[in-house]
Amino acid sequence: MVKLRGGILYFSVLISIWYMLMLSNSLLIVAHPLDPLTSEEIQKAVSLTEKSKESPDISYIYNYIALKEPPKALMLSYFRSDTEPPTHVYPRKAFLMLIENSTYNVHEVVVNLNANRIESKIRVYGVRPMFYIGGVPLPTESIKSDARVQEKCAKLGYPNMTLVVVSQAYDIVTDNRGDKLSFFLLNGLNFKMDNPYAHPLDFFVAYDLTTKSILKIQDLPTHDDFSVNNEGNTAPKMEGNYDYTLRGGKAFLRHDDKPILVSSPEGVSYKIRGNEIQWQKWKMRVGFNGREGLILYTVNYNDGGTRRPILYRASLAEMFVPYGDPRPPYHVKVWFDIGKYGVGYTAAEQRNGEDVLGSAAFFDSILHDAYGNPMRYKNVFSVREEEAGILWKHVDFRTKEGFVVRSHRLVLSTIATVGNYDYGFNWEFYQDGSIQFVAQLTGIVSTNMMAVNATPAGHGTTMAPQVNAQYHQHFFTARLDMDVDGDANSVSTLDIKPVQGNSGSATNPYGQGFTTSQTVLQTVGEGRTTIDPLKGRTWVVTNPNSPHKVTNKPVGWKLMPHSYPPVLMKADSPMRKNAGFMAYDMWVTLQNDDQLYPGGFYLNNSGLPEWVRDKLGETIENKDIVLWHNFGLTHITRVEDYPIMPVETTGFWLKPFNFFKENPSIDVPPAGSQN
Ligand SMILES: *[C@@H]1O[C@H](CO)[C@@H](O)[C@H](O)[C@H]1NC(C)=O
Ligand SMILES: *[C@@H]1O[C@H](CO)[C@@H](O)[C@H](O)[C@H]1NC(C)=O
Ligand SMILES: *[C@@H]1O[C@H](CO)[C@@H](O)[C@H](O)[C@H]1NC(C)=O
Ligand SMILES: [Cu+2]
Repeated sequence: MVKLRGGILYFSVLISIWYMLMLSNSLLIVAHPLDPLTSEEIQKAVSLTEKSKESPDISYIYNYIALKEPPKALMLSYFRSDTEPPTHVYPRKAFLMLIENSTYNVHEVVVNLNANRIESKIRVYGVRPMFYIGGVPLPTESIKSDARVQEKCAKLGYPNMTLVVVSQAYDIVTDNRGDKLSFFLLNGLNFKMDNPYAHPLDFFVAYDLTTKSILKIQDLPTHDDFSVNNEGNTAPKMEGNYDYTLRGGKAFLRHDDKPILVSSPEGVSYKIRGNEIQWQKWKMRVGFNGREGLILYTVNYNDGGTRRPILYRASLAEMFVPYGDPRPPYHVKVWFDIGKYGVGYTAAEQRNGEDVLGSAAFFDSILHDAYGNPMRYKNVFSVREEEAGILWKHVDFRTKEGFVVRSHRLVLSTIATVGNYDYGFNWEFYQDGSIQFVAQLTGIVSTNMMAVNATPAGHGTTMAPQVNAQYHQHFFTARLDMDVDGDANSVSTLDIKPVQGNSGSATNPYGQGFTTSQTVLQTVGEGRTTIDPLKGRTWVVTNPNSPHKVTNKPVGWKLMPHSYPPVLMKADSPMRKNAGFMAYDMWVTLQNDDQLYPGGFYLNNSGLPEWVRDKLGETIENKDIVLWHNFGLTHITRVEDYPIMPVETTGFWLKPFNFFKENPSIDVPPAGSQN
């Protein structure tokens, strides 16, 4: 009896230990190999890295910490079969990039978190890490306390240094003096919460982050020619505020804008399980890191019970924002917002009822500060459903009756505030199989000071007296690891063209004929292609091993670009040195787990141009390929962009192209049918 009771007691203790393990499993141990690092994992990676220091005097700045993703080769069979990989299929690993505080020496570390050990630690030479130095104060006070800076501010009409801000920082990319030089721009304020961009000052400060000293102070051109402000112009004083509380309060706002409500009275139709999102027939996983922000993994579509793969991994991999004012030193206004700042580190908290409406779900992300402490970014991306107008409709000519089907879409979005600009990044999934990527551009245009009576000299627009907003371009690179019905894919360009032969000819007797011309890109070299709006060019990713039952041709998925002017910077511009990846609108490379950033991890041009250099003849037909698509817009600034810019958009579509057997949205309930 006693024995038995003891046995039962022993057994129930075992059960509760097992139960506790299960619980802690779901709380502490990451469920999926593609899940981002947890706080505990970041702490463990940092503590192992700290222990690896050669000397206790060394202090590390943790510039980048993220999941070292499992190799695609290990994950592919689970993607294809739509099954969950076992957690142990690949050890959890962290990738860290750190800078020695006193020397700016750069190290890369890979930590195996399961084995509790550093797998590799290497010193990287001659590279410039990301500008992100979260937690490390910018040299604002050091710049503001400099006597030369103070004298200049006073002459410009801003003598009170409390009312001067260091507003923008960027790296100079052509200066061979090195790795550590950063440029800072200053602005005045009429009062503490004033918009600084309305009061640009006419000089910049070059600062050495290593020696923590000012290297030089340089005047900026303020006239129609290259000359600087030698005749004592003061800075623009007129206020340009967008905050209504600074514009007279509620009375300033229009009063005839009535609320429009967005509601989902029966709940939402998406399901979230950890980092997996399922919405109607779509299913995908999400990830997040400091550099790329939101990442999509294993996007597939349920086609009549079969989950068909489409994309293994999709992310926004780089941004390139060159300015067009030719007057030095404005040539240094070339920003790489992802490679230098990171759209994850700069991502803003989203709020329901403000950034998104309706029944949205929010995800937090765990990033880190410069000391390696985990930092929770709250509501850093959101998932929501939207009503998107008419999806399809027809009226029968006989009865005048018909069906209207309204479109719903799932939107995953993140918003980054990178200095003066705010960028929204939205992945939209539709019921007809379409995916749209939409970049939204808003925020405040970068301004510079003009002398009284000067003009922007053809390179900008006058926003307010003495305030110039220079023309510039915004480019984005999407990295799309396509897996259309499997990993072996081919890519072709699809152009539209008139049938050869003039009217009256045998081939085109009435001259109205047109056709398409599809060219399979056979090699890495041929994969480098450009947009061609006058030919309506799209790129089609096909799976030669998956013939379509109706068309008898390989099933496909097409990328429809936005049209835009190419990079206007000359091919031989030294400012283009780090932007070799912008030479084409589309690159096609063979999938490689280590090739994630088109300009290279350090933007040292070791990205696409270097990866393909010796491989131009390599075949990309029927292979596991990655598309790198550059798109964007040219911002010819207008007064209506001031004091704050209404959203401009750019992006691209991905659409099934003879992939399904019919309109995949044929089963979406028509309006009224649910009553
Ligand atoms: C780097 O060193 C400075 C002092 O020189 C210190 O204030 C700062 O906190 C250090 N940063 C990190 C990330 O260790
Ligand atoms: C400088 O500006 C701050 C903030 O508006 C104010 O508190 C301070 O009194 C000003 N100092 C002088 C010397 O005017
Ligand atoms: C860029 O940096 C990488 C280190 O990630 C290095 O291997 C490569 O040689 C560098 N390329 C150039 C062109 O400096
Ligand atoms: Cu712009």
